[in-house]
Amino acid sequence: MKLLLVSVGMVMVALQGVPVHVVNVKNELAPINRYWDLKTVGLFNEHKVQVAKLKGPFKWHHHEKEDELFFVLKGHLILHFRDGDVHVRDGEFVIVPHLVEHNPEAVEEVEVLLIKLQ
Ligand code: NI
Repeated sequence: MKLLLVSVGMVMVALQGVPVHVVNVKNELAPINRYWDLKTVGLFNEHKVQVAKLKGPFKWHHHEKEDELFFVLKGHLILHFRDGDVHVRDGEFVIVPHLVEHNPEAVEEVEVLLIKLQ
């Protein structure tokens, strides 16, 4: 098996000709200086993996077809739903089903990883 190691911000190892990216989430988050600005750091199947820093309130919205996964890496995310609030903390994730209205809010800065359809 031939191993190729290249470093371009993230490590890429080619196994049997297929590139495999090792993404350091902390490194991807570090340069982000705007809240609610989603940065795509990976693609797989029909999905994208994004990271973001969140602070303050967002807005009420829903997604027609896609479920949305919020994985909290740091901080405390409040997801407001029409029926009540859900609190998501470090190491926890929640999946918001499509069509369900939600409004994320971060009282203090929150770091999240999101998985959604491309
Ligand atoms: Ni949403």
